[in-house]
Parts: sequence; C-alpha cells; structure tokens
Amino acid sequence: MIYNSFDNPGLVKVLKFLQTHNTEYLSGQDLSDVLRISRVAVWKHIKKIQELGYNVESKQKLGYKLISNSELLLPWEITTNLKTKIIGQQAHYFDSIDSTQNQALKMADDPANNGAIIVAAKQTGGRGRSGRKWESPKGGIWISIILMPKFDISITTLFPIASALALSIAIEKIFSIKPELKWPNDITIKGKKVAGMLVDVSLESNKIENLVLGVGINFDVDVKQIEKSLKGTPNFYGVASLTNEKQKVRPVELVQTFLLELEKIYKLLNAKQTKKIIAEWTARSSTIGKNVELETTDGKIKGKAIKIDEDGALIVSENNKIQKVIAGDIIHLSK
Ligand code: BT5
Repeated sequence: MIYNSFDNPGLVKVLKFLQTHNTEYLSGQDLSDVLRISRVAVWKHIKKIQELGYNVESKQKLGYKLISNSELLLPWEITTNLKTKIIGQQAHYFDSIDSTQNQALKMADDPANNGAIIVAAKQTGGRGRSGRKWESPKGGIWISIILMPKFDISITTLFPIASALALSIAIEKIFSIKPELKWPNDITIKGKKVAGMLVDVSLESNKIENLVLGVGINFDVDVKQIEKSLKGTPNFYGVASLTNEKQKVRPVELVQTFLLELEKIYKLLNAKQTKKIIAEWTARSSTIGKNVELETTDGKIKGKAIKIDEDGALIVSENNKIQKVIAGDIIHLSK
C-alpha cells in the first residue's frame, strides 16, 4: 500500500470532515451533500478510513462518528498543520518497503522533490552506515528526507550531527526527557541507542546536487527482539525505545516537531551559522570529555574526546597528541 500527500482527495475530504465534527454523528446523506460526492463514494471512503486504523463508529439511523485517529504516519496526518516551509510538505507513505533511503534516492534527482519525505511502517532491508543492517519493525519511525542544500561540501559531515541534534530537541519537547548525543550520529537513552542517522550525498563537480537524510527512530518497538537479532553487529551497544518512557504520544507529533527543528537547523547550515549548532550538540553530548576508543579506517585510536570541529569531526587527545577523526565508530570508556 502506498499513499501520497496529494492523492486520495476524496478520502482526505471525508476524513477531515469527520475529524472536525467528531462530537456528532454524520449521516451518509449529510456527508454526501456537504462534500458533493455520491453516497456510495462516502461509504467506500469510510471503509478505507477504517481499514487505515481510524476508529469510525457507524450507528444505524445516526450515521458515522470518528472516535479515534490512526497511529499510522499517513501523509495527510504529517502535512496537516505542519509548520515547515519545505521539509515534509510532500509526504509518501509505504506500508512496507525495502528501504525508504533507496526509494528517496530514486526520487532525489527531480528538483520538484526538494523537501519530500518517504515514510514506511516497516522496512525489510533497512540500512545503517557502511551498508550495515538497520532493524526496522512495525512501531518504529523510518523516514528519509530529500534535500537540495545550498551549503558547501565541507558541511556534509556536520549535517547528520546537526540532524541528530534536531531530533534530540524534538524528543525533549515531546517527551520531556533528555536524551544524549553520541558522536557521530546517534541518540541514546541511558546509554542505549534510540535513533540513528544516515546521509547519502550526490555530488556534481564538487557541489552538492542533492542529499538524502535517513532517520531511524525506535518509537515503540520490542527492544529485546531487536537486541536479539543485532548481537555481534558492528557498533551494537544496546537498543532503547522511546515509549518505554510510559508516555502516550502520537508518532505524528514527534515527526512534525522533528521536521520543524530540522528545518531551523537546515536554515542555519545554509547560512553557514554552525557555531550555535556545535554548542548545542556539545551541551547534549555524552561523548565529549570521555575517554574513548575509536575504530577508524586507519586503525584504532584511544584517547580523550575534546570537542567537535566546525565540520563535525571529533578531536581526540591521544597521549597529548591531537587527532582529528572525521568518521568512525566510538566506544565510550569512562570520564
Ligand atoms: C545508523 O547507522 O545508525 C543509521 C540508521 C539509519 C536508519 C534509517 S531508517 C530510514 C532510512 N532508511 C534506511 O534504510 N535507513 C535509514 P550506524 O551508525 O551504522 O548503526 C548501525 C548499527 O546500529 C548496526 O550495526 C546495529 O548494531 C545497530 N542497529 C541496527 N538497528 C538498530 C535499531 N533499530 N536500534 C538500535 N540499534 C540498531
């Protein structure tokens, strides 16, 4: 099943009417008259709306009443009242897909898709960095975002770090908890991974043509199940789920807040204002100040994490020798 933010206008019309009149029963005839669609069409749309997880009560002689909304990240749920200018204003939803990242990459060459997002309820071939596996069962938020940035290639390595900051701020706002940021792109709760970022960049003569940001969030997942299938994989250090925090939050609230925070940070990056981003990331980081072990393509580094540079690289002091690491996996040793 695939849904786009711009198709199914009839279904969305019926749904919006039910949502804005959810204190009363609406007869099929009334809906048909007000929305100017046939009674048969009204009935078909309501059936589909129910299949999509909306609880619509249907009472003889009275009509229909919306009792509760769907928890699926359907495109019209994301775009309704979304406060961004570009990011997420076009949304594509897949019930199941190999990887939202692969789908976004297929669409990224078309300038009309700037800001478009691809969402899936589950991924069968979700991927992390360097072709690693990303477990993506139902209950998580799996999103890829197509962007055509104005910033320089040098910012590319800072971008996923800045995106993790945006998501962390959104989680703080929605859940009133303070997750931590682990260099480079991870968000953690009590030292376990709750979200990760992935960036694929397409370059044309040293300029960024487009960029696809993949965001994986363990929103409401079975932690034990995921941990079981991940034991021994690279950079595995435990899995956390957001709704373990015992708060009832709709996933769409988190997605909308994240997209807005991401757009703010994206604007700062486009304007070359990286200082604020670096300061805010550092304030939330669990990496800076710790003794760390780093696995890089040039081998192992052991030392103290001092700070991140303007391009997001980690500065490590190893026996008083300063090392700059652009990419790698990190193990926190101690303070
Ligand atoms: C990442 O890679 O953290 C990037 C994750 C990006 C996933 C999103 S989902 C939407 C979009 N579509 C995709 O196909 N991907 C993106 P990395 O830092 O390399 O971490 C990978 C490692 O994290 C694996 O080797 C596992 O140990 C661990 N891992 C895999 N799935 C996990 C999960 N659901 N929760 C926590 N850890 C996980």
